[in-house]
Amino acid sequence: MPRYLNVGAAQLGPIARDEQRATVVLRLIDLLQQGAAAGCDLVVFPELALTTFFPRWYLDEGDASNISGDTTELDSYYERSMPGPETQSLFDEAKRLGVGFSLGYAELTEPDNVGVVHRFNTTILVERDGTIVGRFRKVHIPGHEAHEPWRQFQHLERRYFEESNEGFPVFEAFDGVVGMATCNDRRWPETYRVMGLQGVELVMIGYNTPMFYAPDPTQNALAGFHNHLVMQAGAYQNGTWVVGVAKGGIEEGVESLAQSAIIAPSGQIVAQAVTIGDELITARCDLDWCKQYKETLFDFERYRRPEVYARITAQKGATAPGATKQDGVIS
Ligand code: ING
Repeated sequence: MPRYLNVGAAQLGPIARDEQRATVVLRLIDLLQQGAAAGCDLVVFPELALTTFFPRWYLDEGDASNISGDTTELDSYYERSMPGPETQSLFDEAKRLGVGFSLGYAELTEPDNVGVVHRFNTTILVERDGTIVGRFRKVHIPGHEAHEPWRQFQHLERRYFEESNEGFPVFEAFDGVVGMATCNDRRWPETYRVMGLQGVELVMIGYNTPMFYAPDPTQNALAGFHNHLVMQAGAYQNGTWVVGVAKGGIEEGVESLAQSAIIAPSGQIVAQAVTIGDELITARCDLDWCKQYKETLFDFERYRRPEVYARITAQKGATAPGATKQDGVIS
């Protein structure tokens, strides 16, 4: 029996450095309304969807491990509450329309108000009644910690965000089992597998992916290929839907990949954005299609061999054979 969820992927074009939250939220509401008109239950927004991709600038005067100096501009890109004064209208409109959404944003939190702040690259999941039912904080934080002036633009995510230790939870929402990941997380097979092992049926992934990769420009021409490669593999290998949503286009002179896509448990792309700007794509996702993969080829219970995968969690970096040999003893 099919179990349909109508899903929208709300790709965003660029957001300027000085663009006001209120203006961005109007763009999000417009896409949400397009989603409602198209019969969507859920609309997926990108990573850091409320502001420009600020990790491209060095915005304080601290050293590699310490943010210090004037952090006024940096702090202006983070949300201290969700919903907050500028985002409440998005929640209200979602509730009015009966359309849920996921939204990526920079989270600044001060637990217990003892003066220690934490910064996360966060995504929340909001149900059709406007309530927050899930939260995910980005696990794999790419880029670098220190200002690297040789680059045409920075990728200071490792300066501005902490790595989350909360992993990849799934949520019973939208009449299914759903999860989230953020941008660089999508390149790692563990991301999908950890959710696959919790029976995930739909994974929402927002991304900001510059087309120019300074550490190895030979990868530039493959940005679109790698984007779809990893998400299609993750979908197929875990029998899940994957919704990949870009903030694309040329933002403050830096071009980012668009090509948002909705991917079936078969690994096939069923909808893909054709512009590099604000664009809603939709698909009618049969969550029961997942079973065709989860109960056959990828019947984890029957076929997985976790006892021979111990290295996956026991070690971090690769150890080549030569590196483990000491005085002829293999340790
Ligand atoms: N972006 C990255 C991604 O994995 C990255 C990492 C950094 C790509 C620099 C290219 C260049 O697509 C995010 N936002 O994680």
